Amino acid sequence: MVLENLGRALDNTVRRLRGLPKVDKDAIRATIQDLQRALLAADVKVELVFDVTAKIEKRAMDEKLPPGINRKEHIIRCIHDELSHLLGGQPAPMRIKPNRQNIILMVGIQGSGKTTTVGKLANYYKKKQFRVGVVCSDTWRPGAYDQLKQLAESIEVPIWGDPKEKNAIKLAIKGAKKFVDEKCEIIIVDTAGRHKEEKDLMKEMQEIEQKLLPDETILVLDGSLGQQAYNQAKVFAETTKVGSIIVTKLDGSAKGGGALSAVVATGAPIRFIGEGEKVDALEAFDPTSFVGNLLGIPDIKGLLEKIKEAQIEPEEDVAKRFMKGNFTLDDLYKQMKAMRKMGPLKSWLTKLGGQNLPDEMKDVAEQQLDKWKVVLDSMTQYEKDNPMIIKKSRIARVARGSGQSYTEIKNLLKQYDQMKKMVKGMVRGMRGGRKGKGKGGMPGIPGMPGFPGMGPGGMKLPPGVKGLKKKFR
Ligand SMILES: Nc1nc2c(ncn2[C@@H]2O[C@H](COP(=O)(O)OP(=O)(O)O)[C@@H](O)[C@H]2O)c(=O)[nH]1
Ligand SMILES: [Mg+2]
Repeated sequence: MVLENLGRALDNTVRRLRGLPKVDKDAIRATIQDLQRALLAADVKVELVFDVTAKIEKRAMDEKLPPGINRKEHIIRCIHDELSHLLGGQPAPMRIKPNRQNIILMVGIQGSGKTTTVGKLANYYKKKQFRVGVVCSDTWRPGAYDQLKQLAESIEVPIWGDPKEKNAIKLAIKGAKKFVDEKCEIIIVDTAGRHKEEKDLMKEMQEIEQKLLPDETILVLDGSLGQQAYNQAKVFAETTKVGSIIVTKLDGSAKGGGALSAVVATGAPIRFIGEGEKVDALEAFDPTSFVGNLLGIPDIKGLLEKIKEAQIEPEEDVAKRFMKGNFTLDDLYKQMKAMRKMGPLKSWLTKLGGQNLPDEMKDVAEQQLDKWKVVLDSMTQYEKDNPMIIKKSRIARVARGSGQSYTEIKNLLKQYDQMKKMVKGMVRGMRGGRKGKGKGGMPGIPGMPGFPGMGPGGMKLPPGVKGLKKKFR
């Protein structure tokens, strides 16, 4: 397991917290101390430990609980947030572009796990259906070529090298060129990373980089270095154009937490982690799920989602405008999105009285919600607030800006118009037909305004809505 000790300690912290009869100041304090011990034992730098735990403590004590979320869940969320942030927050985006040639240069000192990681990366991309080739430019280690050859053959990836050639730069360029000619999409160049002096190694890396012009330089760092990884990451980042980092040996190391947080502190993104010697022991690094696993909550995304939803507060103004049928394009988009979250939009539209809408229009609403977003982004605020002014030339402009056809924009506007009429009609019908019969609203639809007269369970259409059918045809 990756970061086994840290994972066990964090898992215990969370368990202890969950088992407490009540969460008071002392309980929070004890949780914070648990966390500090766990992080220090994983070699995370003292200052970082105190900084991160102080933030967790403050949030745990001070922040208001979102509705439906208990104090324990809130604290776990704070721990997760801050630890993920410590490890970089968002996952680093993939830089590999399909349908073109990507040259990756692997750098790092000898023994950090470069050659092993070349094999792992080649395997990873091959499984994603890329054409991959690997190049050996290690002129130092006896048997370097054979090591990579064995690895490459085991995953059936072509390798190029020349054990007799002693010029690493020549090797790198020749190999990359060969695979470019063979139309490989991903070409991974392994290097030696060995010199008597760090200065010489850096000079060689710089020279290879300048001549090879890789699309990405990846630094491979040994996770068992702990917080010492900071210095290595920094030296490489200063001399080469390190685009991302792979931290290896996180399976066996007690200091991996220190290495990961130290690397993040240099500002370089961690894209993968190595967690074993085998060719498939490589994992794309996503701080959210990584920390979730460490905390013993593999489904952390579920908890975060629940909290996020609880925090969405209904926008009263929107609801009021919607009720009057005076909604803007933005309002409609938001409402439809909120409805879609609860299930297929089509069935909601039907329940909301939309059985009077032609089926194809409901389908359109369902499918085109994402299109709405793009189209709305191409409109000015004034246009969104006053859609009736969007006529020919504006439609043409919005169509160009959003990459949609003129007709599509027109259809979307028509749909908005029809929705507006429908809601107005419904409200008018309800006012006339069921005056004063409760203002229950629609239960369970976040962001959806309550329609007076429709009490809980009262999904029936009020009189007055019938007969609208004709208008929409
Ligand atoms: N446990 C473990 N060992 C690894 C990992 N990555 C590499 N190694 C081992 O580290 C040693 C050095 O690896 P190598 O790829 O030759 O490093 P290089 O000198 O940078 O090319 C080898 O014994 C590898 O099996 C890893 O993620 N976990
Ligand atoms: Mg090597």
